[in-house]
Amino acid sequence: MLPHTPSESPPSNLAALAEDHYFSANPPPKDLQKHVKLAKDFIDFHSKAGRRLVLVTSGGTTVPLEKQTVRFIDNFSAGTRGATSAEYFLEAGYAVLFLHRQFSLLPYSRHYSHATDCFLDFLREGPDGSVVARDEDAGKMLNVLRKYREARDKNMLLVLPFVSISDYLHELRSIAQLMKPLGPKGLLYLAAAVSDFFVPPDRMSEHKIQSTDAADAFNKKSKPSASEEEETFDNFDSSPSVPRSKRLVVDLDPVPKFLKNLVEGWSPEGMIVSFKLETDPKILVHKAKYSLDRYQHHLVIGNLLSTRKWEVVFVSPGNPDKWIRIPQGGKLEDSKEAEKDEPLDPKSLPEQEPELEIESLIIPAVAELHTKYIKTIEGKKLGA
Ligand code: 9Z3
Repeated sequence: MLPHTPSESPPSNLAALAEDHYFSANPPPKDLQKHVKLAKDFIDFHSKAGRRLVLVTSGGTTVPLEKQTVRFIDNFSAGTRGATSAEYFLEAGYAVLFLHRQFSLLPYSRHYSHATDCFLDFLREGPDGSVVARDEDAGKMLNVLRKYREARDKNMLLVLPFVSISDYLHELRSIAQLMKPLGPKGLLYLAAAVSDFFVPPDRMSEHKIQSTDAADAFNKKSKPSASEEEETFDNFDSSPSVPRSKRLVVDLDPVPKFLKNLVEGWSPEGMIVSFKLETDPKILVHKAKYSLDRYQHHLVIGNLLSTRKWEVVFVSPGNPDKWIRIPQGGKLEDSKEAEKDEPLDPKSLPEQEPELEIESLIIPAVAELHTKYIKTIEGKKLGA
């Protein structure tokens, strides 16, 4: 691999301006300082031990429509990719900082929070009124419990939540900056599904957006104070053809692209892996390459919504594109399909989910690229 090496230059002026503007206009999450303290202690602990540490981001970010949020737009992601990847990173010896959407899947507990079964389905009443695992589940549960306990007891796993896109970006920036002491041993594995559009705070309603004019009569009766008048929510369409009270037109701005700032400023030495999610197979590899070219980071893992549990494609500088696929009971391995250089036809895949988790193939491949990256960076330092 010929990795993009850390750049000495600060992010371009425009990117720095966009960063300043975004982070001053969008308030940080209320627990940011508490999270920063936890993250700093965790990172310093592993940095001193000379251990590799990965920041895994997971789950979807929300876009609030109101400051006191009742409605929001969400991004697709259950958190399976992130939570599963975190387990395989732990198995590979990495310390894992797991930045995830609140209430999305978590490493280890994900095995017991399916859409159809809840954790209570795995339990039964034992002798003397105790609670025990059902016999058929006990073996696997003990195995999962031991791994979870080990990760926790050895301080190998730190779990921090986010909800909105601005929470996520504030957390990501702070944590990435804290990772500097790790040098190339820091890995950022960005699997969270990040909103591309948002409502800027100056156009966001303070209160719940009303769907009828019932509150108008009340508001007219009580003359609003100057500050209330300022807060009155106004949509961008000044002469709607359908009465405004009956429809909601949402006008979203693009979220500034901060990957460049991450690569050049927040985490200049860490290896950065991003995911590219598409639904159209024709554009996946092109979009992954475009992202790599634009942000100059180290690896883009492309995946399609419909086949993401069966195949992904690694796009990295100086390497041929590499498809990683789940073998389908020998059939795929034997056929030419396994070697195909383009996305599989989703119709050719079995309906049920694969037994093997594709993250068990993705993480060793990422760790191998990370090893090469560390050697390149450390070699350069020695040579300098
Ligand atoms: C992914 O592509 C993830 O693999 C999935 C995982 C969200 C598909 P699940 O959690 O799904 O297992 O249900 N994540 C990245 C999505 C994303 O927002 N990428 C941005 C983009 O595509 C780049 S940072 O533009």
